Amino acid sequence: MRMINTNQSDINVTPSSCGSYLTLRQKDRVMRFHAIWLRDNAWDCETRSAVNGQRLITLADIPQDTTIAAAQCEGNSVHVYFSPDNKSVTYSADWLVAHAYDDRPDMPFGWTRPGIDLWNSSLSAQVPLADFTEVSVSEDALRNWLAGITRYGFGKLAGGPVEELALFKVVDLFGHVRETNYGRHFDVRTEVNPNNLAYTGMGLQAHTDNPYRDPVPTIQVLYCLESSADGGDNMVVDGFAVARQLQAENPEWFNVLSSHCARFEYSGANDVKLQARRPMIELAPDGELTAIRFNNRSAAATTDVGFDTMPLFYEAYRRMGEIIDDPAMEVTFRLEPGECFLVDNTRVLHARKGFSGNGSRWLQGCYADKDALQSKLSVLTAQQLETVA
Ligand code: NM2
Ligand code: OGA
Ligand code: ZN
Repeated sequence: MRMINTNQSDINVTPSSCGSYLTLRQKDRVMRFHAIWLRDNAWDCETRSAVNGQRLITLADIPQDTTIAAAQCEGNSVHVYFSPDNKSVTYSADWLVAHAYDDRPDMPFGWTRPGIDLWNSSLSAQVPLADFTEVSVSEDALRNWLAGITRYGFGKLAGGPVEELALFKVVDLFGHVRETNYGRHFDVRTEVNPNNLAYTGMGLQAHTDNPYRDPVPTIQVLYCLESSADGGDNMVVDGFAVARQLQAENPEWFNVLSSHCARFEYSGANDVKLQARRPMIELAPDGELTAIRFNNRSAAATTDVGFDTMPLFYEAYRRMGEIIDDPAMEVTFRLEPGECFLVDNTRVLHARKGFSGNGSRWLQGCYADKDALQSKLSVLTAQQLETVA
């Protein structure tokens, strides 16, 4: 059975002769969808809960020989009739177009997802910066700030209270604290017997935090309570931009660091021995750049690179560090009491200059997770689109 398109829109659909896929045409764009994919992605109330949208069935509930018997457009709706179970499902044409998979370009190794902008020191003039009170009371301000953090991998907040644990109010804006052996929060200031070099006045080379943890915390907040010491300025570096530059200079450097695991370890306190085996440059199976891990203080002995490849690994590791240390890559700022910054710890490295002498420096830090931040941004964006529509 074939049906005739009765739609008024610029869309038309045709099942293939064997019924194994549907061709949807919109102007010059041709998008094919397999019968099994369409059936699996049905949104009718037998397939998905009307209450929470979760799928009620498993793939085993869908016949393996599912085919499309007929299909028809009606306005923005696409009706599809499936064999052998005589099921009819209606899709939104917009949803199908938004989820088309037919014309995916092959992505180069090290691609980054749309909406991410790589940066260097020239970003200084447009650092994602918001006011604590504004993001606390205005969803527009919060959405813009979170969108900036998603685009650049970090953001600053000014005008917050100069009071202990105010950093939790920052995390409350989008998610939840991730507690670790360092506590729900930690005080970053000079200590007498520090269990971590962060608790000294030493300068810290740009790094990602806790690469020895798996999974790594994906957000870090550092909130300033005191900042009268000499020195102690902060820097941030876009690790994705570093990886991209390394790749441009020599693809073999990029490949050796992304195709071998490094090792990281922390055992600075008697009751902890954290270890992780992960690459410094992490890619998804399709080559997407997904994470950077870089921390000179916590790098353990590399044992997952063969003898013949080790010199290349060290050459690449050294060059990566040089690019990270290049002032042309860094955005520098000094936190004042009541100011904080937040980094995507899978992408942006942070550093501090050494500090000493007169005055004091006290930051409070904590970890949180990026999936919650992304979720909050998606919800706020959807709400805004609804208001505009
Ligand atoms: N502190 C500040 O990843 C690191 O070891 C950096 C982390 C101790 C929670 C310091
Ligand atoms: C840290 C850290 C930076 C600072 O605590 O992880 O990098 O500014 N601190 O003290
Ligand atoms: Zn750190």
